[in-house]
Amino acid sequence: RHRFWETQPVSQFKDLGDTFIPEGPIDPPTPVSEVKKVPYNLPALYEWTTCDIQDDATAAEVYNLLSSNYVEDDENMFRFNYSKEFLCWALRPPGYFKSWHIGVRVKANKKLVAFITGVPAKIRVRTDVILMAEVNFLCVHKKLRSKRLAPVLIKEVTRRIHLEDIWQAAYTAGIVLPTPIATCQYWHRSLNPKKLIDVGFSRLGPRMTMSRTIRLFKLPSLPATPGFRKMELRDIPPVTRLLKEYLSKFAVAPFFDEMDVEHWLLPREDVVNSYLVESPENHEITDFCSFYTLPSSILNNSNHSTLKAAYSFYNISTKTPLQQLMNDALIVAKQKDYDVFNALDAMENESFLKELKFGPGDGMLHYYLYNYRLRYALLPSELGLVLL
Ligand code: YNC
Ligand code: MG
Repeated sequence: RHRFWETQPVSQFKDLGDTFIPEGPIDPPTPVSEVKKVPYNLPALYEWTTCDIQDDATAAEVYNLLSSNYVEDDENMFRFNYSKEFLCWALRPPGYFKSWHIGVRVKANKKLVAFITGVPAKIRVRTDVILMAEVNFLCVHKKLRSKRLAPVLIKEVTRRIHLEDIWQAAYTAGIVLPTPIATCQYWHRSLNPKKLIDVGFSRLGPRMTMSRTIRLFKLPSLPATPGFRKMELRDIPPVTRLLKEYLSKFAVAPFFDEMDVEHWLLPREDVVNSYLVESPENHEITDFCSFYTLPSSILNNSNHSTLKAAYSFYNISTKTPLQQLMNDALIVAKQKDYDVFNALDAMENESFLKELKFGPGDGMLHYYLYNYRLRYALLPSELGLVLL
């Protein structure tokens, strides 16, 4: 059934629950000197390219490929529209490798027609902290689909990851492959219900009018928690301490140091937003919340072309109840004119989704590890990892 995935070191469906197979790496590492030194073969009309995402012209090519050919919802009404600034952020964390930003061009006219990326990340699986690659932005131009190009892209990124002596990877996909370590569901909180209904993102509930719906989703104009403010550079040490302590509760989670926190969580306009609660009494940082900006193009609507969506990232409550903290996050997102706030049911999110009027979406997000086996799938609440 999976001609490609059956050949890869990933846990296979038949092994789920087999107590005789140990948890951990599937294949042992080989010496880097034994890793294939030349790229995999592409069909004759195409060539490999390494994409320098800092170069404006290259960033524009990647942006254009993804904005026309990347992930759509099941009904093909919306397509992710990652911004150039977002891509630059997502692809250049501490220690990133330019060689892992891989494109495929048409030899004849140099048009970019496929893409895949990896970035390094320390991820803890139970007690094992492993330097992995996070693989993302796999995309093949619509006109080149179903030609088995994706397996070549995946093998090539794997080869370049192995060249850096890294042997595990983490990735997410909307489709089921062998074998998810967890399956999460997206939940959506309307901030601009009128627009969401107009563009077909949501529907008017039974026995609901537009004005009742608008009232239902109305939010206060200012956050309620005393000491709630935007994260700043000086907050990196206490935020790193909070995150370290908090993420240690989950079976799979990133292992962040201060450099990672600076990169992934320091606010960047229209890319990532982070807020925290500083105690008005003793100035201690007690709570933290963050969300990233990922608009979607609205396909086939004459009134609106983009949906401005916020995606819940990492949230930590030690003093402010999580529900109140996330309500403040909704308030600032509304202030910043987002149309919808999305969250997975991962981490402790289930404790606020229903109460804060999130509704379940139809999309599932499956989490995977490459060359690492877990005996059983995790519950969403055991997962402490958010990929972009
Ligand atoms: C996918 N999303 O099952 P089998 S998520 C992984 N992730 O193989 P072809 C995928 N594998 O089943 P097409 C996949 N989608 O026969 C398909 N596959 O074993 C598998 N869509 O290849 C599929 N982006 O080239 C099958 O298919 C084989 O032309 C078929 O291309 C697929 O970024 C794709 O959804 C997704 O652009 C490129 O449909 C194309 O359809 C497309 O004939 C829209 O491929 C955009 C889209 C995917 C977003 C993402 C994470 C990717 C993870 C890749 C796996 C990484 C493994 C770890 C490597 C490093 C290891 C180390 C160390
Ligand atoms: Mg193909």
